Amino acid sequence: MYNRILIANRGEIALRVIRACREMGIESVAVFSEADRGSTYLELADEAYCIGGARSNESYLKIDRVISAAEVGNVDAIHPGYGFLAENAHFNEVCRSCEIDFIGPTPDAMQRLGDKNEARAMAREANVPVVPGSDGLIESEEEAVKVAHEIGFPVLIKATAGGGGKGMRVAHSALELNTALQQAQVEAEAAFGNGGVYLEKYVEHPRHVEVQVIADQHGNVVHLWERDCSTQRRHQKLIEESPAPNLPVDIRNSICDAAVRMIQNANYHNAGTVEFIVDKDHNFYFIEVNARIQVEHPVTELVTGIDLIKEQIRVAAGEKLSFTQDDIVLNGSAIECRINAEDPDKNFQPCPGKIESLFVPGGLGVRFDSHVHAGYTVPPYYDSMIGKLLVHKPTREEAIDCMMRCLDELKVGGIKTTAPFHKELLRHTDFNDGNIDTTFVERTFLD
Ligand code: MV4
Repeated sequence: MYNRILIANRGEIALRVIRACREMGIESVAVFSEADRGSTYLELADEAYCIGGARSNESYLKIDRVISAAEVGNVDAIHPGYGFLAENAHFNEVCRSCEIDFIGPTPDAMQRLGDKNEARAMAREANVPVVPGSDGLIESEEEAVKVAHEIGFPVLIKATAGGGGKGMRVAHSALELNTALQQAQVEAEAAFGNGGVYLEKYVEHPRHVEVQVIADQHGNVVHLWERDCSTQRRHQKLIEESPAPNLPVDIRNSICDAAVRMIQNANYHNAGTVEFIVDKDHNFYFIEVNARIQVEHPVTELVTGIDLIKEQIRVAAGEKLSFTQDDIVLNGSAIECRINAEDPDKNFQPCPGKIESLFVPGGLGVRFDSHVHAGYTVPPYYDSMIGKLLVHKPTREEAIDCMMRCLDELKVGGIKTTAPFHKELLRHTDFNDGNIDTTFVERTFLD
């Protein structure tokens, strides 16, 4: 097992990994930017090094600075968290060439899964359903029109280097398709330095269901059931939950089995997520693999009782998974609300600033993963999430009631947060009925 791990991240996920390390008897090395200097969570690490300026491209995204801190800190491994360098295959490779373990998949698996067209081909090969669409990248307008006529409009043009909703365009007719295709290619080239695009049938009102998986380096792959992340706004997730409401048990088993096949075929070793969209008839389609630990991983921890960060560290260090598929029982219902420093009344505009006072809810089955405290100033440079409020109860109904109670108890003085908006969502009939798809928020709360 490792002696020392550097966490190449900040905020709640840095703290989450520091805590796992402490419990495992592993020393932790934190890094921070000028904007995070003096943050209390850094004191919980064994060491902390400044790696540069406030803006992420001057610190958390600077590979040479992160590697220097890892060398000075004499660590065995780097945990990338989520965001920043977590899915950067070049960084992954640099770590390994410096003989520092990257806590994640191999650079090759990461690189292949990061190419969405390639990932789609890998899914097909593993007999995992993909959305009807082009066989590979679109090489010409004629090809695009031909595929679109085969699958039927509307179609969705996706950038192969995109993901998470970046670089997507809908076309409803051949006329729209020609302009949309050119625009998509130019945009993708500018945004990602890769103009490759592919075509899929546009699935209307899909649900977003993702399967948590973990794979060790000895050929063992298991899933830890699914999360429903349909409650999102402009590709920003607001609420995640497990199990997915109203998902028939046979469909659910098929999706989870498909996720395992995908991961086996990708030769992937790490915690990870296989993302699907599910249509109103419960057809499910592979979308992409997230080759990292995700923000919402605690939802799965609550319903399975498995510490995903510890397990992720163990498999990176070469240990075998400490459980088999049959050991993973989904217990009750868990919900997470992302608490962001944003003003829901002003189009979710970020509201950085000083937290003057803070009261955190508690009670049986309540968890708040956060690095903030009274007197902490939320810097304007990074994403606006200040914490994740989670509840775990025997049923979804009880979880919703408990979350409402917790959102009432939560008091963040000095800045606006998304907590009041979460109460609106949880009060809504459609949410309570599990009538949620990826259009729920924008359809219900027009802005
Ligand atoms: C789609 C889709 C409809 N049809 N693909 C958006 C993020 C990226 N992971 C995939 N996304 C979508 N792909 C087809 N063929 C609708 C979405 C989509 C979406 C998916 C998951 C979660 C939220 C979403 C919000 C809008 C659109």
